[in-house]
Amino acid sequence: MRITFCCTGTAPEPWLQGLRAALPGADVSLWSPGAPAADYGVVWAPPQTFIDQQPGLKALFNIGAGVDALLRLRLPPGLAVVRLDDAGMSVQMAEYVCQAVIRHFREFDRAEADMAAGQWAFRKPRQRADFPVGIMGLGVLGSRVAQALQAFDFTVNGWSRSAKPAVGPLAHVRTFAGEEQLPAFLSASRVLVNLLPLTTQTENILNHQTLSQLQPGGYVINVARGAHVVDADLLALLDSGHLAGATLDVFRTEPLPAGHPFWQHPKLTLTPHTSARTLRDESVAQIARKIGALAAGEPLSSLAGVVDVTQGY
Ligand code: NDP
Ligand code: OXD
Repeated sequence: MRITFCCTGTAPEPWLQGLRAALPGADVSLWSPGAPAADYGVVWAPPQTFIDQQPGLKALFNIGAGVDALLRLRLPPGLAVVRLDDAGMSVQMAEYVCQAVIRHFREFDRAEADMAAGQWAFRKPRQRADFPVGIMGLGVLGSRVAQALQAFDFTVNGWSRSAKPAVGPLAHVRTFAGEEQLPAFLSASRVLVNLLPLTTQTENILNHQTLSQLQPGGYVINVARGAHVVDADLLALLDSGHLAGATLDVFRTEPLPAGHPFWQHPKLTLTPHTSARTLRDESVAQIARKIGALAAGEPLSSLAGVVDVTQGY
């Protein structure tokens, strides 16, 4: 079995070593143009040449949860695409979103600014019930975030494409589904967490029309993809005061270009696409286990994280 590795922006050697150790019978190598055809690809944002020169692939394993960069390429019809399924990301995402929600709700940013200015000042505690959190995307990451926020007694609303039963982490989440229920979801929420995949349906979904429907003093946490947000609309709503602020981890262009108005905006908290990092050891173990299962003849449908290429996630 031959495995080829082609991950833009990723140091390959530790991954190659990890995959070789986990799949001792496999021939694992770094892809370069003209490399021999492989059975499985382990990829992140590969070039189109990679796809064009690998006609024998049985499956592509994406070393991230989002497959938007991969699905922008021309893929052979029927090629199986498998994304990371949690692999240690959901707990990181829960940490990140909870800290952003709590920092905003408890006004820790203001307390830090006061202390930096030498002022020992108290603010009136805010009511938790005034900060219902709406999570867009109730998949692997969104469900875990919902569970974590509920542990802090926040009211949680959730929105997804298909209706969700009230079980497990969503047992106490008020769920909404589909475009027709989006307005009701937005108007029930003051803090908005975006955990949608980037697809043709979700691109630009955080725009003037949708964000205006959040409760006054709304707060946006975007941890999915920058292209979900219409930057100018977000800025306009921050400046009008309808939105109190936003925490942004992802941007339309990454790194965020110098001079972009987000850099200096006083109502924004920015991080460099770091809310849930790909963890190498967990990811290698998950991918190796799945390659082993496919090689042993198990059906693709038995694996978690198989992408529906027609839906885009
Ligand atoms: P999942 O595929 O598990 O979940 C996606 C969710 O979005 C599902 O609930 C799905 O609905 C919902 N959804 C998809 N399309 C629509 C739509 N048109 N309308 C309403 N709901 C929709 O993905 P993950 O939770 O694993 O990851 C989510 C995203 O997080 C990734 O695609 C990636 O972009 C981003 N991410 C960001 C990271 C970072 O560091 N910033 C790290 C990892 C991921 P349904 O349940 O009905 O299918
Ligand atoms: C991912 C990401 O999709 O890192 O996994 O954004």
